[in-house]
Amino acid sequence: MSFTLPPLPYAKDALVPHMSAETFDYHYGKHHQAYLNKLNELVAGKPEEHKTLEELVRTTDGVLFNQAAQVWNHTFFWNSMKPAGGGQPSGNIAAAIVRDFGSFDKFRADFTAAAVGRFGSGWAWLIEDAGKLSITTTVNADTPLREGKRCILTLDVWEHAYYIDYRNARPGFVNAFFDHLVNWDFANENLA
Ligand code: MN3
Repeated sequence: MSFTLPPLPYAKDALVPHMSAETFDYHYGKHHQAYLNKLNELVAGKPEEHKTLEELVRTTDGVLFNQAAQVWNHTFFWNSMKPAGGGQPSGNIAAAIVRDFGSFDKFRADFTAAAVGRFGSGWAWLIEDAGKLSITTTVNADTPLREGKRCILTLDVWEHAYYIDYRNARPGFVNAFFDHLVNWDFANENLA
């Protein structure tokens, strides 16, 4: 038994021009696949082979945690975007954002500051804990799932996420995420 990489939820050119097919060739086809391959190497023939990916993220440390978490984080990230996404949220997530941040504009500004300010490699997250939304960032492979937080959306801010399309301009990447990519339907599913 081994873990498998879920297919992308859209074609690799579906987010052009905001995220290129070349980015997916590398980010999904090379980086995500490499985390998956390494994970399978590490668990082969061991009890961990029979655990779920979520169990591994919650209960392991070190190199095994890094691979398991990066496999989970990236699948969550692909689903946090969709073709013709972005813009204003709707449904329950829209109301919850206003409730907990005051306005969508304040939320977007705070999330952008967190994502741009995450030094080095990591992730920016919208999470829910005890009925309240908040923004957090994690370093390298770390993930709020490990602490049992409910993940609502994520943005990968490792350089490999944006260097092909945005070079060093992480703020431009974050703006494209909000203007064209973010999948509010997925946020609403995760909040439910
Ligand atoms: Mn990545």
